Amino acid sequence: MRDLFELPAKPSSERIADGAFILRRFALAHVDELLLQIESMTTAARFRHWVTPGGLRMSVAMTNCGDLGWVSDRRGYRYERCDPLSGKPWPSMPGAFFSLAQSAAQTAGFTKFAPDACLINCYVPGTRLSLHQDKDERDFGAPIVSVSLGLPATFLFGGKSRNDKQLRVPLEHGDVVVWGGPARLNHHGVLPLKDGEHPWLGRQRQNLTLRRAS
Ligand code: MD3
Ligand code: FE
Repeated sequence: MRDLFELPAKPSSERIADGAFILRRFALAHVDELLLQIESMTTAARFRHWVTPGGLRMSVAMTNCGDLGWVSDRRGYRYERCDPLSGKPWPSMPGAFFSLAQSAAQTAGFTKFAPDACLINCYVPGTRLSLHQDKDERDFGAPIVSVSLGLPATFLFGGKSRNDKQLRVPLEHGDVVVWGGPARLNHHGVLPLKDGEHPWLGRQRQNLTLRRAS
């Protein structure tokens, strides 16, 4: 009876595929800290729109923190130690990001995850991320941890082949997903963000993607 009326804010965990786990609301208790860190970090390394190797401007705005940052331009996708806009190293990864990612990975069964790269994606209504694989990292043995903040989004989780049927996964503020093992190279993307207003982030969604890139 109780559950029908009180939507519990406590974390829950579900496995969506071999190696892929959604930890619902896992980051909720740490959101204030995460948002403060994002705020200060993005004054040093602003959100920007990368250009794909094919010359298209990405609709998602991005920035990075950590030893390595994901960049894209006409020369390709890669990780770089310095922000091409400032020529300076990316802001260091806040301890709160590292700890959250490590404990989420641990919860999903991946021990000793030590991320050295954090990509921060910023979506506004209408923004999407087309189907792709994450394969610019050196070692696919490490999982990837993603943290959703702000407006809800529909995540597309596909298979090894681009043509495989995709699962639609709703992701909300505070949800954490861990992708590793056999799911590490699956295709994935994000549907165009629906309009809305989030109490803390307004008309946007931010996503932290923590990876071991080196
Ligand atoms: C599934 N970002 O930055 S993170 C990306 O919500 C990216 O901004 C999305 O995909 C976002 O590359 C989703 C979730 C994610 C990351 C890596 C994966 C899902 C994955 C690797 C394999 C399978
Ligand atoms: Fe990705």
